[in-house]
Amino acid sequence: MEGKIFTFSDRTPIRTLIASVFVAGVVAVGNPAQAGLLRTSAHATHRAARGTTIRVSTHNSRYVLSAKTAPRGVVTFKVRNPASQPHDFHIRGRTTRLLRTGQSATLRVTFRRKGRYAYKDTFDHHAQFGCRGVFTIT
Ligand SMILES: [Cu+2]
Repeated sequence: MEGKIFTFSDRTPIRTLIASVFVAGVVAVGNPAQAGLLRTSAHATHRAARGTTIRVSTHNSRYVLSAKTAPRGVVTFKVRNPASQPHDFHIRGRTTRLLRTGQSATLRVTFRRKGRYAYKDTFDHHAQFGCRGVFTIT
């Protein structure tokens, strides 16, 4: 039977063979690609559910953030004040308590929309002197 596939007198088995190889190829290539997409979206969902942690340190005329962007979802700002003056951290209507030298606080904020969100220090005139910036949600 196998020998008959390779004869030119009857081409139907060859076409059938080519067609079945083609289908097998599509299936073989298609499945890992689909599995890859599923894995990627599962990771994205998991990451969004867990959220992002951003470390913030306050200084007398600026903030230092571990990152200035995060995906939509919960962002946990871990704010620490190693500076000599007191500072707080305000973003999207939420503010930490005033942090004295060496103190820290955690601010957990849910961002449902992409965009640019201003953050600042509400203490005294600190924002005017540089304790401010923009955080981007992607
Ligand atoms: Cu400040």
